[in-house]
Amino acid sequence: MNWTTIRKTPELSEPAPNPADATPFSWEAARAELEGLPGGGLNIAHEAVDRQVRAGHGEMIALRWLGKNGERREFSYAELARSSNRFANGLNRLGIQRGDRICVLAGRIPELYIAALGTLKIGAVFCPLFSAFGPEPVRVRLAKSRARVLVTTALLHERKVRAQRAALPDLEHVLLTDGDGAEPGVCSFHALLETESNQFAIPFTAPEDWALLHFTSGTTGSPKGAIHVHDAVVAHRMTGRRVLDLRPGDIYWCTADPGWVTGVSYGIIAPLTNGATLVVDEAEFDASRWYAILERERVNVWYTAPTAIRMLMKAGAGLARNRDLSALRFAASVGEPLHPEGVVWGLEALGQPFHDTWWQTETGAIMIANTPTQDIRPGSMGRPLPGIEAAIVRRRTEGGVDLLEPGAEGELALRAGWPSLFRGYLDDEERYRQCFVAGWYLTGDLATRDADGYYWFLGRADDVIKTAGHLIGPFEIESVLLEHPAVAEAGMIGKPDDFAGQIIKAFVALKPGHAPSDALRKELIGFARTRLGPAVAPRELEFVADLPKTRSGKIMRRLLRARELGLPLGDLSALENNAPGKTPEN
Ligand code: 6R9
Repeated sequence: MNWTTIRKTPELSEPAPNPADATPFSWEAARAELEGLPGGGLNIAHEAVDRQVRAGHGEMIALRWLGKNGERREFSYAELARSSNRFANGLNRLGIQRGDRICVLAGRIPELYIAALGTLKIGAVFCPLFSAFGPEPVRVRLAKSRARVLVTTALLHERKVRAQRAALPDLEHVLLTDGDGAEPGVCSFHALLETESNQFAIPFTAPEDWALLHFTSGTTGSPKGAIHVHDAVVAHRMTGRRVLDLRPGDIYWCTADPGWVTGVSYGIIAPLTNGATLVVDEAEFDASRWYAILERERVNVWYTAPTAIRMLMKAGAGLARNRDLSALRFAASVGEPLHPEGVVWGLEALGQPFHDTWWQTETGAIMIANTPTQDIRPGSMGRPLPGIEAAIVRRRTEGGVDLLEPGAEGELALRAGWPSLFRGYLDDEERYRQCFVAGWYLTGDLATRDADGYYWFLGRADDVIKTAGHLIGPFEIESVLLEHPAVAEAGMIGKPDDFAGQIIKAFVALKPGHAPSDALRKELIGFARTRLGPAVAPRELEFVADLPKTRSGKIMRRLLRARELGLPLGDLSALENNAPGKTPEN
């Protein structure tokens, strides 16, 4: 089918197009829209909450929390400022210093938001951990971050942290949001807050001080901790305004979990710095529940992901038609390719097309987007934002890059230098350096640009897997499977899936003395689920006699994928053994 451009007629862009789009752009001008700390310096939490209170908007609702059992709690900007002040004072009392890492392992509960803002207020570094991670990914991230404090729930602590505490010497304090922690090094989050003052003056933090640590994955090695600084708030606020069309008083719902970058950049910072009311739903996806939230909360701006959109499409537009979604002004999507069908479906079912946006953990904020005032080309990620220079490049073997012409396929690159660009991978200078060539940040995504400057996603240049919007590194899963006594070798691929985009499929070669069987397949999947968590464990597992490897011993996941999908095997010259996956079963 030939998808035609969705034109932004005055009707579609009602009410009045975003005036911010009309002003000439510079990062200096965007920075000048921030208030800054009263005594000088820049702090994300000040811009997000304290500033709104100082401007007289303290009684506005900052956070509207919808509990999974039907509870409903609202926090005004003033209340969020006070609670985060108390947490900041509590951290000070525990002796936490600026630059120290504070991890939060929790679902979408109010304490997470309070902890994030309080952490930023004392100049410490907020590091969210996805609550569906199993004990192994949690341990790896706590250890790598050298977190001194962990905020979590009693259940998550019991299941994922308690038994590993001895292996985490830096972790001094575990604060339970719903328990009293009758053991050394574990205490109650609320008891800590209760004794503290509502007042806190944010000390000087410089724009380049570390603020956020987000773990992300590459093809090889353990997860990488991408570091972001307070200056990133310039990009969060600007993109919230220009891309998501956020205005003061808007009701805004970001469905991303704050365990991942979208749930922080656009689930906390962008909406609060723009004076919006943030809707947080604690429950997992449910089509009827989601439509009910859009309708009842009168959501104006909605940011979600292709996996959810596909599930809504499956549930049928009929579910939406009985709802009054007239408050919805803007809908956007991120995290995976958004198929043209999804864009157009939004228009039919919700009355608003989905606007695809593209960015990464490393870029910190949206870089390429279909903006409110720009025509949408369904299937395209949109155009680079003001202040962002993008290109399609080919890496030269001798170093440097060639910039390619429109229509050519290559790697998406961004000219380094915007405020939310990551400032490093924690303790891994070399990997950070490798991301940059001749002043360009190389994204690892393959794409093409058309003659009008719209970018079209083609795939990843490496082996990372996006499943249900979550970026997973194959190495982390392979390492866990290798711990099982029957496993000799393991290789993971992303296998296309109608809903999740990709699911994780494992290929496993067994040690001598072990034979493939259904029972063993189930055992291995169960083993991976227990350690990694259901969101990260492979959904399918196939036994193979041998895994294809390069001469240097690297698993050639590209070949596993090609064989699985019936694609041409391509260049086999690097193959060491001649075994692109002969299965012992067939
Ligand atoms: C924000 C986030 C980044 C990777 C990125 C790309 C994929 C993100 C996309 C998209 C196609 C889009 N991705 N947005 N692919 N179209 N609109 O998702 O960060 O978890 O670091 O993932 O996600 O492959 O490189 P992160």
